[in-house]
Amino acid sequence: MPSTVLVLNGPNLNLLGSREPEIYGHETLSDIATLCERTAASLGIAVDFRQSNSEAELVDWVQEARASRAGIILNAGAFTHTSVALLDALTATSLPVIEVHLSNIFRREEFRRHSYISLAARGVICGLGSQGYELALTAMARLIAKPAKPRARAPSTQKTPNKKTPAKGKRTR
Ligand code: CA2
Repeated sequence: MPSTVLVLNGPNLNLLGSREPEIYGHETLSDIATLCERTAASLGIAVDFRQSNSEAELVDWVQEARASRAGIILNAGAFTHTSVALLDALTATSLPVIEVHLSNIFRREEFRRHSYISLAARGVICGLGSQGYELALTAMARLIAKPAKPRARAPSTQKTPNKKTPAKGKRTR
């Protein structure tokens, strides 16, 4: 079974595509969900894509992720700048977390420059619109990749060089 990454979206992101396209683009959240599903499939992983306007629900989902999800990609919306509760929940999961923002939060109002979420995040992507979700999934796939089991080596017929008697012409200290 492929590993599943939880992609969480916070308050008001359900309004995407309807207003403020100059900041957030023209895509709807459903377009971004489709993009994430396609990207995940190409990476051999699966996504569980969700949105909530409720801080409590987001905290519950983060807590539940611990048991069954391989990592969390989170656009916490305005909770990014306010929620110690989400930070605590993310820290408690011990899962890899990548923080995403559609807009460049450093080119906007001063209050958007601080993120509580970043303290729990392995990486932060902002300002690249929906492409940020694609990039986050690509990075997450690498973070959660299980190391391949070392293959059993065929017995070698070649003699291993004797370390005590260096090859002719080579100087040792
Ligand atoms: O840039 C981002 O992705 C944000 O997380 C979006 C949040 C904002 O509070 C963060 O500072 C940065 C807001 C999402 C609200 O989205 C809307 C979309 C259309 C119309 C109104 C709001």
